[in-house]
Amino acid sequence: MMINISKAVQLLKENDYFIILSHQNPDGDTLGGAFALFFALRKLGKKVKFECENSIPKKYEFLTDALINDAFDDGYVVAVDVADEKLLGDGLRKKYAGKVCLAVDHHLSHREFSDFTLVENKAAACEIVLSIIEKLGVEIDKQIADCLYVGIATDTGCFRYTNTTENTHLCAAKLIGLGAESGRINTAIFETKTKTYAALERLALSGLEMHFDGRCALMCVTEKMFKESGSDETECDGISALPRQIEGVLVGVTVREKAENEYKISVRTNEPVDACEICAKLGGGGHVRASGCTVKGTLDEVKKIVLDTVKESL
Ligand SMILES: [Mn+2]
Repeated sequence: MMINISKAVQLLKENDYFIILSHQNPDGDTLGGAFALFFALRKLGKKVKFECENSIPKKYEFLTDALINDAFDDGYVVAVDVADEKLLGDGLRKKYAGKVCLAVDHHLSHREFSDFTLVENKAAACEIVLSIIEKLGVEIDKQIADCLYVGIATDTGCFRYTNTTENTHLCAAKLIGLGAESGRINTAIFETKTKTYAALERLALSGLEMHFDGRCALMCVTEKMFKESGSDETECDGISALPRQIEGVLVGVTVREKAENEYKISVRTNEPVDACEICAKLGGGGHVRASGCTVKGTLDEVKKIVLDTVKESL
């Protein structure tokens, strides 16, 4: 059932044990939102656990100092920034399929999988979580402010993407006023690359392909590149931003090898192309400028399927 913020706040107030879930291959928004909610609920004296399919990327570890799970079994399960049950990842899905009580999300392509669903069209899930925490009556301290700022900065590409609104900046301003260290956070997230990630980026960019008169740029990240660079999935959530940066490109595609004959596709678009429309045709979804899906086949087959779909939108 779709609900509004007041109802979500009521549900959070009514329960005492919480299990908060992020999506697989977590980014700053799903982690920042989940952690902020975790710390806010704990401030209300509730017992809280956090779970994610994958380990937390190094660049977000500075948010986890106080993230120590309470010990209990069953709780009220809340998913943050999870657009689809399958995005929980195979392990968490096995554990929590059909048991998620509340989903807080900002993807308009959200496929309902929880008892109660709160979806708002905001740049980041953290904008919604901020409203929730305010309505819960929890005082936002530096720790919570840092978490929420991380989410908002991540999902807007540090306030550069077109999803950035007046509300996004107002939320960020408020969080900075409450102690969020914006400069330090932005340096850590946007201005720092590990050596292994820098090597991966070089390898991937060297194979960049241009299609459809330069309107589409496609880049592959293969298992071989991961091995050669020493990088891995946990540090390359920013890589899919690269193909769209090239002048004249309307659709930037990143094809990332997940398993044998299975590829994760990230689509980033410039106006007027709808990334969500492209990915929805391939069984995925997301936002108008940034979406994703998974396609099976050999690398050549996958590239052809994706490019044929992109072509329809150009
Ligand atoms: Mn998000």
